Amino acid sequence: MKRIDVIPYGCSAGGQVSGSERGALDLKQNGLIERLQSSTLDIKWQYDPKEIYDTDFGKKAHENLPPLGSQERKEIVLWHCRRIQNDVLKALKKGTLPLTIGGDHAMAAGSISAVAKAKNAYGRTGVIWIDAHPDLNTPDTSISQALHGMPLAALVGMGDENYVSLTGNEPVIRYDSIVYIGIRDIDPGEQDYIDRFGITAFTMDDVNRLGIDNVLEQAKAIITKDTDAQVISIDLDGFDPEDVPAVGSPVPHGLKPETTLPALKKLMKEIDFDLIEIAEYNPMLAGRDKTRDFIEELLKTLLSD
Ligand SMILES: [Mn+2]
Repeated sequence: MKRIDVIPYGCSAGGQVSGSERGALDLKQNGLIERLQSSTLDIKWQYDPKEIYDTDFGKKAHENLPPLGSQERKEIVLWHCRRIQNDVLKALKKGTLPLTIGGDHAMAAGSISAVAKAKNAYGRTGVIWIDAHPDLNTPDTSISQALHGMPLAALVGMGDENYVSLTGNEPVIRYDSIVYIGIRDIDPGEQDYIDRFGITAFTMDDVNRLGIDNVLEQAKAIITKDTDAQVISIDLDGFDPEDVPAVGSPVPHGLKPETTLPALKKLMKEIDFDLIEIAEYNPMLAGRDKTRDFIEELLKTLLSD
């Protein structure tokens, strides 16, 4: 029996559009996770997302967020990242698979560093990053100063000192164990890092040219080479906004569910991931129901035998 701890990340302060702090809360109220429970799948919320929503860093902090780039704004994100880091560690220590649900993608610095810590896999953690954006900015390259554009930079050891130190004293990920899939909105500074460090990046053009099955086959080889842990982090905006509309930074012409989900299902049979992450669900935006239905399909795909 597969056991899964669903961990909420109730923060949108790392992004430019608020609302995703309620993503996990919305899924809890909808009963989506409970519907996935089956004879072969033991899936539970590690705790009620409301617990976080009711703290000073939840609803209250999000009612009047300090400006992007300010220390106060950063403190809110760091609080949530530390929380999710602890929660992921807890799940891994008791032998369950953590499934993190957010919330802005800044969460990844907390969740993925927890995997490295629990598995003693600093510099040996492979990551598949499905996203429209590379999230590889640093405060020097970022136009918006939003931390949700910086988690991968932090995980390789670049960027804001406080954000980087959250991930530990050494890089969590090596450049050669990252695989981007679906990126199509790339800032110049990010493209420069991708080129300079030789990061494997399958843009949407690459996916359309090679086919998603081929791309995932190559991704599998890269994230398992010289690694002791594997993570799949999915920003919902990696998918096409026609199918998955309720995201804060939509970019047209994304991954299509009808081809991507079967390919992901195959990948899940071949790799025993240590963390599954779903980011940027914003139930306050148009297309909530459609997006929620997609998340249910996605989770069925990722978790079923
Ligand atoms: Mn992202």
